[in-house]
Amino acid sequence: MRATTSEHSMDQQPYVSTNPAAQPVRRIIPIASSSGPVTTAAGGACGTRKPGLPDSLWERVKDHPCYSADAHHYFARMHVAVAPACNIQCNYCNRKYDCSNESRPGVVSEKLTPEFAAKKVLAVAAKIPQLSVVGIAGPGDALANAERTFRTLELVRAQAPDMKLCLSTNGLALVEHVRRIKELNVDHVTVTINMIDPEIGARIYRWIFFEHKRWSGREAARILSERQLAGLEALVSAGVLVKVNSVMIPGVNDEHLIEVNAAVKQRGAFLHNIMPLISDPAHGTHFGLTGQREPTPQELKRLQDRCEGDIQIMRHCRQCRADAVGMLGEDRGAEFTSDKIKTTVEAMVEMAEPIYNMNARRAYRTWVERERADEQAARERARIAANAAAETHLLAVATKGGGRINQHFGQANEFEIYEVSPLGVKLVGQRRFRHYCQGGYEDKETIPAILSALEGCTAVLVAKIGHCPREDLQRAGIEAVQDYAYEYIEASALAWYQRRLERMHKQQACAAA
Ligand code: CLF
Ligand code: SF4
Repeated sequence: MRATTSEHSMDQQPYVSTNPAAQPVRRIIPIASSSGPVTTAAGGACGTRKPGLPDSLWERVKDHPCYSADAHHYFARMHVAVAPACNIQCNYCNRKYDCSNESRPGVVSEKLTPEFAAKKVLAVAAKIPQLSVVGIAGPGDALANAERTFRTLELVRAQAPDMKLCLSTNGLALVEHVRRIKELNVDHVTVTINMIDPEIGARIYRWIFFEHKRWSGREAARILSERQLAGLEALVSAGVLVKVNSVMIPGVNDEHLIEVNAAVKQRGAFLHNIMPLISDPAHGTHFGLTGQREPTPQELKRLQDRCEGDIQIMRHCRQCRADAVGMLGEDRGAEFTSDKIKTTVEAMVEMAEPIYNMNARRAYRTWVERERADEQAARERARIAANAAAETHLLAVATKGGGRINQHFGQANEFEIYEVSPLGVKLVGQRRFRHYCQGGYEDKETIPAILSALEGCTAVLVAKIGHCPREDLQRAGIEAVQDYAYEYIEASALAWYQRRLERMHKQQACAAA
């Protein structure tokens, strides 16, 4: 067993950060067998992704650190805190609480105007080329502050055209804003749905404010749930990718989240993120003050496992702050306070530096694609080598010598037999027979003897083969291969071996999808 790294050195990486924690990590992929014969594997530019995810969806999520677990290794997000108000009160939230060591939703240090938020995006992008997503996630509800939210998104869209736009909402005011969301090309929306049963909802929400009136209890939860599900359906119909967040509250909605999962799955949600309740009494939330316990990591995992199925379950959420900046799990907000942003932007203008440096951003993405391809290839090699442990095949080769596959099937009167396995490829014998073409004509009577000579072989590698003998071989379960005509025998045997395993794994992946 040995480890391997990518071929690209860190020197080639275009990104230079002052924060070592933000450096994309060069991951080491274990190779199951160092002596494995499998040479290159098709990494492709698509990078790693969940099997069965169509290309069109992969293109939409591959740079979004929350929607793709793979992307969170490479890309960063930032939240701009332009939405202070909220139209509901959840029992796990206290938006008045503000602490710079805090790391949970609904807590924020500096509230921004849309104009300043757009400036902040430019300043952050200048320092963090991994930044791919700008999200609005509070400190209140993005759509309870619709004008500020949409103005911010418009400004960001105009100044940073390649940035993904994202927002998160409790869903109460969602239906009426779907058209605007679509117009602004906001491709990712999160709706927090903790229940579909108003009895349970009444234990999670203290009140909602709807149609100029405050509602509470079961009725509040019913209105909220109906509007959340209608909003989810409307977004999905509009082609927006929807993630549903659910807070797991032991004894309140934990079992019920199975039903929530089924309901959002049925309505076309792309991703379900089940997060643990945070109920530290020091935060002053209703749940915190009344002793509602948090789930254990084991309980959370068990629930996530039960919900995993047709819908992807997000397992890398970091429960970000409403002003989080950086890769998931790190918070570089302190580097981008208002004063520092002003200084950065002014300095760049003075030095005539491009504030939004498209070239640096493109260079970073190119590096990521290479890195993903390398990783994919390494992973593929490891997978093939690991899965191939039990696979040993005999190959018959039609050759006139020179180490090449250079004889027609009909002209051969012997095959060299090679054994190909995870340990390599080796010549294990010859088998003789009377050749198939006699005096320029096919001799069908030779076929039984040839099939007998090929017994135990999975395939025969030839320079050329006719239609009839190919069919005879096929009926006997032997693959006739002329794709490697005039190529070196051993390299061809390995290439055939790898292709066969890839085909097999694809079939397994399709069957599992
Ligand atoms: Fe922000 Fe949310 Fe967009 Fe991501 S966060 S608005 S989808 S860009 Fe991500 Fe943070 Fe978890 Fe949210 S890790 S809390 S899921
Ligand atoms: Fe807090 Fe968000 Fe709930 Fe509003 S919707 S009360 S901001 S957690």
